[in-house]
Amino acid sequence: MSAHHADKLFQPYQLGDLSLANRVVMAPLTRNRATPGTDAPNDLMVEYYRQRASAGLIVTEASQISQQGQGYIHTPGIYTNEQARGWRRINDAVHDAGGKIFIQLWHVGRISHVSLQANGAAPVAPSAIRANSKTFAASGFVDVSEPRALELSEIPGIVADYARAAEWAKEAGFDGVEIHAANGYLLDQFQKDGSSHRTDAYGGSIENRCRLTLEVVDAITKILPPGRVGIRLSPVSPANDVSDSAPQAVFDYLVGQLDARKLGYIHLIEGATGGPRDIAPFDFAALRKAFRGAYVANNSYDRALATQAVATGAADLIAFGRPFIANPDLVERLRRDAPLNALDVKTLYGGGAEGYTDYPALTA
Ligand code: 8OZ
Repeated sequence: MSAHHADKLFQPYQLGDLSLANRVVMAPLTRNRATPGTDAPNDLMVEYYRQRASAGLIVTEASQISQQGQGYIHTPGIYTNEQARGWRRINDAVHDAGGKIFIQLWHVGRISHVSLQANGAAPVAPSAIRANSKTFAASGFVDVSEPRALELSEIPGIVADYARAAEWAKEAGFDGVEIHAANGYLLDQFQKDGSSHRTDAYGGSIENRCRLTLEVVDAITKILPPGRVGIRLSPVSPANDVSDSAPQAVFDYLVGQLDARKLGYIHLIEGATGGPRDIAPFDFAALRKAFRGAYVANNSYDRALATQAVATGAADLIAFGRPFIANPDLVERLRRDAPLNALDVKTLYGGGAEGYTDYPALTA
């Protein structure tokens, strides 16, 4: 690949009315370092995001919209004043460094544990089907708890929690929000027929299974301009024990609806989350073609694959996850084709500065 060919990845990109310095996105990454007790962002998190502000766009780690939406210990929230104040400090630091930042809004649904829920309640889901998955709680890695099916009457409250979180995000100074509708969490549980056996207006047909996601989109785009809203999808990922009998039809329909709503971007995990890109046949290019906003591609991209995807127009932006953990200056390293730091998997989830803010940048 010629140097000229690689250039486009490092050129500015106009995401609606937002000017990104380059086409490299920091993917959302769960790190479990929020302040115990409040789940508010803290000084250590300010430093971590500040170090990575040369990304064209940062998408924050998934952040719960309510206590009910939490599934892992020490993940940050975006539903209290104290949490919003913490995020404001991160946003100021990223903006001072010339970066742009969206917060990823998260409800885990059934991927939770009673110890993380108010009064030890059962987590909620479209249907009372326990996932074959684990989470980490105060006691370490544990099986997720048996969920209870949401009552039809509870669904407006969940949509309202997303809307309130978007209000907090606006108040905290984010450039936009990304709706987490991937990886087997609440919205993905509704979208896919392996985890939704509902027979009401939120289950059964593809339209019904996509209804909650689209109601969340509609509620959030009353608070933020649609161009400042993105969504993350993982049509064929088995992450957190979800599956669908006809994912192409589900996601063709959903992306058509998102296009009609003029969302800023769709963010696709191509293949199995953090795993093989070719786990199942799926036409991601069809989604790209059906959507007039930006297409953000993710999953095991390296420099060559990213360069090619942007140069050919297969994607507008490329989101890098694991490489951004270990390389705060990933954009500069890719630009120079410099070696990357190795990832320390022992310090991914929880802990302090080690394996978080101590990965070195290039020195010259
Ligand atoms: C790894 C560990 C915990 C959560 C996702 C938010 O997969 C996550 C997550 C990843 O989207």
